[in-house]
Amino acid sequence: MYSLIALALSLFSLLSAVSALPSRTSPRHSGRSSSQFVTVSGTDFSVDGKDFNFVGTNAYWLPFLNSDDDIRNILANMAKFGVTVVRIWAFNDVATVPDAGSWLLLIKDGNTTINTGPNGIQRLDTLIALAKQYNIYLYFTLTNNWFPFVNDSPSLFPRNFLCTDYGGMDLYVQEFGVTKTHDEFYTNMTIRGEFNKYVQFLVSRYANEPGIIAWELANDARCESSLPSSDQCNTNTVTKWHAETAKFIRSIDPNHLITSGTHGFFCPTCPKLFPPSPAPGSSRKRTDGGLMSRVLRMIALERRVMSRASGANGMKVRGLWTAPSEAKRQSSDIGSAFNGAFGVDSEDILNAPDIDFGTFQLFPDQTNYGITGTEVQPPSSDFDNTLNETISWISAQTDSMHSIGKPVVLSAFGLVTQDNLLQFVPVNDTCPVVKPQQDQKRQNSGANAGVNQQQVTSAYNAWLQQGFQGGLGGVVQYQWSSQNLSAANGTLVQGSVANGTLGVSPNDGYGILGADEAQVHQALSNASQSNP
Ligand SMILES: *[C@@H]1O[C@H](CO)[C@@H](O)[C@H](O)[C@H]1NC(C)=O
Ligand SMILES: *[C@@H]1O[C@H](CO)[C@@H](O)[C@H](O)[C@H]1NC(C)=O
Ligand SMILES: *[C@@H]1O[C@H](CO)[C@@H](O)[C@H](O)[C@H]1NC(C)=O
Ligand SMILES: *[C@@H]1O[C@H](CO)[C@@H](O)[C@H](O)[C@H]1NC(C)=O
Ligand SMILES: *[C@@H]1O[C@H](CO)[C@@H](O)[C@H](O)[C@H]1NC(C)=O
Ligand SMILES: *[C@@H]1O[C@H](CO)[C@@H](O)[C@H](O)[C@H]1NC(C)=O
Ligand SMILES: *[C@@H]1O[C@H](CO)[C@@H](O)[C@H](O)[C@H]1NC(C)=O
Ligand SMILES: CC(=O)N[C@H]1CO[C@H](CO)[C@@H](O)[C@@H]1O
Repeated sequence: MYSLIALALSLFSLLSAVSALPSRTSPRHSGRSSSQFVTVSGTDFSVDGKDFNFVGTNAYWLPFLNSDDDIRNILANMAKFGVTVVRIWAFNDVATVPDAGSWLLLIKDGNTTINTGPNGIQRLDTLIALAKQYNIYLYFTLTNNWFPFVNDSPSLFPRNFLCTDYGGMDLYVQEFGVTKTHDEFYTNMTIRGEFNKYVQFLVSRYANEPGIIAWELANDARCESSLPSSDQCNTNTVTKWHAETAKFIRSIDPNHLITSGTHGFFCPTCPKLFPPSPAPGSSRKRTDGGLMSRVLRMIALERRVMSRASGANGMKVRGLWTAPSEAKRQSSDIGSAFNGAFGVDSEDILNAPDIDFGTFQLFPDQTNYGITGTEVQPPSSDFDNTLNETISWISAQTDSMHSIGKPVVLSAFGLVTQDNLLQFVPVNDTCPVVKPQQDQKRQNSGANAGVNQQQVTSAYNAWLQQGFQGGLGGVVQYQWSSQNLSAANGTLVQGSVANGTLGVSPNDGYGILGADEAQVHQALSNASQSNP
């Protein structure tokens, strides 16, 4: 309990200091600017002189489809339901040139080569041109923490089907690393040089393109991935990489916003590279925005829930990516989302000068958001507790946003439904975790797994509502689905029915085809109408 009090106290002092910061001014932070680029103003986005809060969706695969008509139809459908931002992968790294499909960067023989051809960077040109026709902004992610295929893991799916099958950090480390630890990506200057070459190419190509809302440095960066981390990796390692890479991008592109892309993990007790320092002589009122009392309430609530939930019945869906090692924990009494266990301190990253807004993610099937070290049951068996815990996670993020004074976006959220159970692939894996035989056994025993349709709808509505009420700049669902797509063997939309259904977009457990589709579309549409 001592450490929880220490946590609460350090949250309090952090917030007191932050609330005294002077407000920033710079071209990207100039009040309600009339820039055609999206800018920030306090904790809001603005464009063309108007506030811009967005409902978005994820479709990492969108530029890499086989037909431009398919891309056009999907964008039209997104626009119909109020989606104004789509988050995509602006990277697609390979170790050998594939026979079919698209790719953007070859990482091979101690060198990297950008594919400038029609199945390369031109896919992004096409997507940008099409998105404009539907007034949809593109949110470009530059690399991925996750690449389980680095361990030669076979997959049932074609390349580019899973979001973790686009190369990323571990592919660079595999090619250039000395110790082959994941964090060499953040610290080895040769690797950073190779990554920055790609970044330089991409960012300068689109520096004057207003259809891009932001550069996101990496999806879900952390110390560990499919490759292990070294003992040296900690929150400072990850923060430093974000701060320096953001500064590098800023030097090439003064127009676009830059964000981190992390899961949003907190570590109030971790040492800071960017400590919030009070302005001398400032007389701004000290306030903790209610976070300290909220933390204490969350702790009390969770203790109650834990004592009740111990006998809960149900199968664990969660492919939880557990905290890497004791060494990185600041305190064993605090949950891994709050104690620096993953090497991420999202508040320190958000305070870096060239990071314009923050991000967080929400995947209760894969991550425990409890503030104490104990784990509540996954959504399937204890939906109400999970919902409460996730609402608290969103509140903690909006509190942090208001105290730091930059916008924050929920950049990806999703729940695994019963219908999607057999499709669910966690980020550290290459194949579904629940096998059909196991599922049959589960059904026979009457145990729950995955949420039902009504639960998905109520959770998504609750998250959208909580997010916008708390003042988030944007809320982005994961992930969009589509069918009747042009298929081709060897591409992410298969030409044979062997694996997956003909002409259907990727489903990693979070796809929304079938009964969920209309509900999720309606939830996004409702949110876009009440938060224009
Ligand atoms: C590395 O790749 C670049 C770009 O493809 C090429 O110009 C260069 O000659 C290559 N360097 C080596 C040593 O192969
Ligand atoms: C970084 O990687 C390069 C290329 O593999 C290697 O030569 C160099 O020794 C590494 N630097 C450090 C500090 O490990
Ligand atoms: C993914 O993480 C979970 C939890 O740490 C672990 O049980 C599982 O074996 C991991 N999967 C792979 C393929 O490493
Ligand atoms: C969830 O939160 C609500 C409101 O704070 C509370 O009334 C309810 O008891 C909580 N549910 C559980 C299962 O803890
Ligand atoms: C599938 O796509 C084709 C060609 O775009 C179109 O003619 C057809 O109506 C579509 N079918 C369905 C069920 O959407
Ligand atoms: C894909 O491959 C399968 C099996 O080899 C074949 O039956 C099918 O016709 C191919 N489809 C296309 C679109 O090439
Ligand atoms: C959307 O809003 C309508 C009207 O307010 C409401 O009846 C409906 O339940 C909402 N649907 C969803 C999925 O949120
Ligand atoms: C789900 C599914 O049909 N998986 C198949 C994918 O393809 C491989 C190789 O052909 C099969 O072994 C899987 O059963």
